[in-house]
Amino acid sequence: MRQVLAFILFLLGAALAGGARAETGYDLWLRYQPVEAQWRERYAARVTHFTAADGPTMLAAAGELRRGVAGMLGYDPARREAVTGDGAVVLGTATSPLIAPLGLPLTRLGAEGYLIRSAVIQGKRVTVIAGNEEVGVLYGVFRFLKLIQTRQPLDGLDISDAPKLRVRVLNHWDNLDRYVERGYAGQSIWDWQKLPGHKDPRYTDYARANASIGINGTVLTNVNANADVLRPEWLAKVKALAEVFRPYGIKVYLTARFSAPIELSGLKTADPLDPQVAHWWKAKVDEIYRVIPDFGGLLVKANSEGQPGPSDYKRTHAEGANMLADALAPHGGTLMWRAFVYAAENPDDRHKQAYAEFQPLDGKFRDNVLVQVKNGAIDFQPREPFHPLFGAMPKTPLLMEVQITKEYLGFATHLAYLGPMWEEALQADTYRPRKGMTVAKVIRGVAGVANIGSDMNWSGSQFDQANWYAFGRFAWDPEAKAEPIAKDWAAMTWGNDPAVTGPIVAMMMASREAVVDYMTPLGLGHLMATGHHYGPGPWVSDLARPEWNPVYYHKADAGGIGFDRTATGTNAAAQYAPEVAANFADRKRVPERFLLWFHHLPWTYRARSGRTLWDELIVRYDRGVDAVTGMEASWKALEGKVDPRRWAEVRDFLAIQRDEAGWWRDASIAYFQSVSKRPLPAGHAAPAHELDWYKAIQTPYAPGNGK
Ligand code: BDP
Repeated sequence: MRQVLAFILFLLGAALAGGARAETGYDLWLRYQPVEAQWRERYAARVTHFTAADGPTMLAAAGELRRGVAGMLGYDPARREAVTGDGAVVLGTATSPLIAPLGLPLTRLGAEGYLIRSAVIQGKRVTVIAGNEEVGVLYGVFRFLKLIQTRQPLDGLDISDAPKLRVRVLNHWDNLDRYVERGYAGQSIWDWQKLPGHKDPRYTDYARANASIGINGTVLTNVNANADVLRPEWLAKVKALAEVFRPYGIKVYLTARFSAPIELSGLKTADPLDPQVAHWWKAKVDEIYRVIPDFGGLLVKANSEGQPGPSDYKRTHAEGANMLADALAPHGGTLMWRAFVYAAENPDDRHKQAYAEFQPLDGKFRDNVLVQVKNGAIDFQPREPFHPLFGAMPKTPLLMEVQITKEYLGFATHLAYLGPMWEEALQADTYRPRKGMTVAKVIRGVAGVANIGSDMNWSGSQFDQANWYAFGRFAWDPEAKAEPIAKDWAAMTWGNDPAVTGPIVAMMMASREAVVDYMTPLGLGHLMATGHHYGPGPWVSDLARPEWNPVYYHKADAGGIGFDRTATGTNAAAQYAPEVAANFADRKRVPERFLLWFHHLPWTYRARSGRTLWDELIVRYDRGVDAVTGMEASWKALEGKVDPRRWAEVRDFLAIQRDEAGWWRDASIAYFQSVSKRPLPAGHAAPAHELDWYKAIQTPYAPGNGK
């Protein structure tokens, strides 16, 4: 009775607190809101107390368990030395005294896996959360809490899970002055100026969030790197962050500017084959490891978009990477080397350049080098076919790099759940060396360009949190599916009411396709305005490098539209395995979503709908705009069903998205019509303004521009 009373008081308190403290989104998917009364007793009976050893990661795991239970069930589950009754949660590793005798099948779970099992210890009914290493226990605790968050039973549990990929890292494109390149969520969360003296508690919450989805590394700095971060006073700041992240199983990495020996120590050269240069890096890496013994390693963007690199000295990417890899190897460090290269001097199709440069280097990299390849060959477009390097470098471990921040998908305000995009890339069949070898099967890890910043809601919008969440889930299991991930996220972030999660998941699942439709339908790409990439710019043709201009990508003229990447064009399709190439190069077989990516076709070409290509394009633009209007209506219907502050923020953002989708649609149609000279199909409205009106729009202060 007393327990029931306490719970009623707890609910009352929670309701009052909820009213007074509107939710901001800061709590992410770890909100730990009180469960409904019918669940509470059932759960409480399974979490009466817990046992755990000391140790930083165990304390983090135990701390999370207490936090979750306090929030959701309303009490603090006491830590005890022993199992003193039913309902104990036993946290520990394979060698823990309470767990070892159970003989659990832990070995196959590796260093980071976990097992959650209902068991009987000393005659008491308990739940065991075990891993080979403490970090597995931490991951297991998050999974256990998720069972409560998503209202699953805690009886008869037998769950085991382990990450399929070893490297699961975020890439922060954060500058030392806290400016975030392509960041739409405020400043960098790394408050360098106050480090190492002050460690913002937010760093711990960042680590908790990442650990909850299994992210195990973070590259703190921009790939367009600043060598200063390698100076001793900066390494002291990095060390402070590493200390916060360590208990959560997260290693820190830094980006290395290839010319650092020149910039920091006045060396005459950064030639990777110069012994002095190699010595400099070895000493620098040794210094880093003295400060941060479990430092993860370095990430390098070399000879790409003006960054220095080995080609400056006529050396290959392998020679550059190996020199750094050799410095890291004695410490167990990893060198991540990006394959995102294309050169101003090279007139060939940009789509082909990374493959042309890297594929011949297969087998030439040291064992501790990971080559980091973007999901597509151009650049994080709303839709791209998978990168032809996947499967083409069997002797080189590859990471897939995706962009969580939405540089090309509407910044923070457009609701675009990227899960379906990543699933599409990961499930693409490389046919290398044989059918069934999907991208998911050939990669060793995943890197995600973070969308995290100093905004209260972390990601710039409530729904962009879902992309951070989904990134972690796909990194853990690249065979995962976007929809169940969306369901989990929606339940944890917005509550378990199916009347809420149903419409939210439906919105999410259709959202990325909507962006494709109103920005770059039918395989178009890279049509964004110059520099900041905010808004449409399909007419842009005056930039210094041909492949920076949208006209390079759509090639629209009076006769037709699209980029011929077949044998009659650049033949980029031939970089894929023959089966894939044959498919892409055949206009009848290519998936229509990639039609104009690989083919230049007349405006009168018949789309699969039977419409002309021109009409089909217009239909797609309108379909995209209509989808956003539909999302707005779905969201309006949720008023009062979710907390008001977050609801209002999403409502406002959807209105912005509706306007901007219309802008994209109108500007694109106005431009392409000026080229095609064709009438709009019946029932489709003319753009609101003349083409020149759209061309005149300037947004020089749009956020996140590279600098
Ligand atoms: C592009 C971004 C640019 C990055 C570059 C990269 O526009 O800011 O520096 O990618 O990945 O998408 O290096």
